[in-house]
Amino acid sequence: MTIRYLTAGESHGPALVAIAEGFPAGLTIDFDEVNRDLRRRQKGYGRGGRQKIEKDEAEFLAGLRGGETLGAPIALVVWNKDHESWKDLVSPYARGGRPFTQVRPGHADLAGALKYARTDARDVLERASARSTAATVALGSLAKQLLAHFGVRVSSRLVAIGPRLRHVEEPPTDAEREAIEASDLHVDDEAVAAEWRALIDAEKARGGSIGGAFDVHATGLPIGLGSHVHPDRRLSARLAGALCGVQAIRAAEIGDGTQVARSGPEFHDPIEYDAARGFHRPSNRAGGLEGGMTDGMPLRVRAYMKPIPTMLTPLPTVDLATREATQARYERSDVCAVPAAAIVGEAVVAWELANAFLEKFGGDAIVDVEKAVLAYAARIR
Ligand code: EPS
Repeated sequence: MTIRYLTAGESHGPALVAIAEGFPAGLTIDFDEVNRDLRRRQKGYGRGGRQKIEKDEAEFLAGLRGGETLGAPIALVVWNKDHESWKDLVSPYARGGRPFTQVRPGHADLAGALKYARTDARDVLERASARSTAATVALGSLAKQLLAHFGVRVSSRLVAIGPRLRHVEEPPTDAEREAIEASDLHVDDEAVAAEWRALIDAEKARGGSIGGAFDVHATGLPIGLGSHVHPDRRLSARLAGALCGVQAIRAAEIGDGTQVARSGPEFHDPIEYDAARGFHRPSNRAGGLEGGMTDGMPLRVRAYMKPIPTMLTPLPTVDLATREATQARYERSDVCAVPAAAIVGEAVVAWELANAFLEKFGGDAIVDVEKAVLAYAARIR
């Protein structure tokens, strides 16, 4: 691995922290852009009350000087404003509150408490919470900025709330991106957004929650990121792993991955060449990945998010302390967080792409990477 990261932080603890290591020296970081991505993650129809409390911003502590990377580990912190109300309950220095024992089906509560010998599932759920994805998004924003320096753009769009999927193959155009960013459901079609809002409202009214799916696209990728030579080098596997590593993501799909039970001539993308575009395809069912490598077409990956397991109408469960049947405990939560998950999806995809990019072209300084990129482009033409 050429870049790596660690995050730490509990949902209601003092802060989320992240360290990123391996970025080449000499990349200018736009701090406002990082904070814009953090704000994008906080949006979305169906969010609960927490996002009215938080105003996520990344405070950089190390690894940059005057906005430029130094090649040293980058450290950042995102403070939890809500910690003020929780500081006697969740902190390295204090633990309080009624133990959380009515473990929620669908959550990490039960397995985590048993595995880590915890009698209070709060010791698990605070870290399992999707709050930590604020740190993920800040890191992903750094990766996106590295990719953007080389003409790679990463974007996302929701394709489902509820079971009905929209199929849109092309990455969003600039106009569509604008509409997506303006939408509270991260989609470029207001009629579709209205339908989805109604589904979320209905779930809210009955004390439920609802899942969905989103696509992540990347354009401007060179041919040959990732590798066919070993399973753990396949970019397809690394992207699927990264997406399924995000809280509540239950499936990842590469291109038309769930529609492969067809005949070959209908499925594969023919290869064409001309001097202006180089090698390219008239179709992109592969979603920009073949043999575990980018094929030069836009990347298209999809992630499926389950409904949030914290619900006003609770499911039957067993109390961790008494082993007696009870109802799952409810705490403030979101009814739907798929729009936020799409921004997290962009972040983890960008991170894997940046990693693969630096594996192929990496150097200690951005100028070395630039030279390697140009030399490769000239060789494969
Ligand atoms: C979450 C529960 C809610 C969400 C949270 C994820 O938090 P709270 O219990 O404080 O209301 O708001 O997501 C975030 C805080 C966030 O920033 O995304 C959970 O249980 O996973």
